[in-house]
Amino acid sequence: MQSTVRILPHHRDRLLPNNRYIFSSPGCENTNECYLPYQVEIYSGEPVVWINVDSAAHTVTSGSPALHDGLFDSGMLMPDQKWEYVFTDSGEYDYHCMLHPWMTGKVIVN
Ligand SMILES: [Cu+2]
Repeated sequence: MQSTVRILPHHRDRLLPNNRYIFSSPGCENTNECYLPYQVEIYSGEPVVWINVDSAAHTVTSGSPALHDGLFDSGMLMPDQKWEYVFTDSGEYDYHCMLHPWMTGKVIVN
């Protein structure tokens, strides 16, 4: 089965009366909604698809911001772009966005 994770807006935008936006970033990490769902659980051999529904670019990069383990990396995902990765080994995989290090998610492979 395929799992889908949506990459949501990485900040909370607020429209000011003069039609300008104020960006109160970060924000999504407070509710674990940068990648939704924050955590997916799959069986080995199954793909996970990330869809960037934000208006900004993001990445899906394995490891934590402090520790890049180099296992997988989507590269730059532009708005509306998708990226698929098939997990073949069981384990727990943390990932994050290289551009916005407070964006984190997790894949558990059984
Ligand atoms: Cu990002």
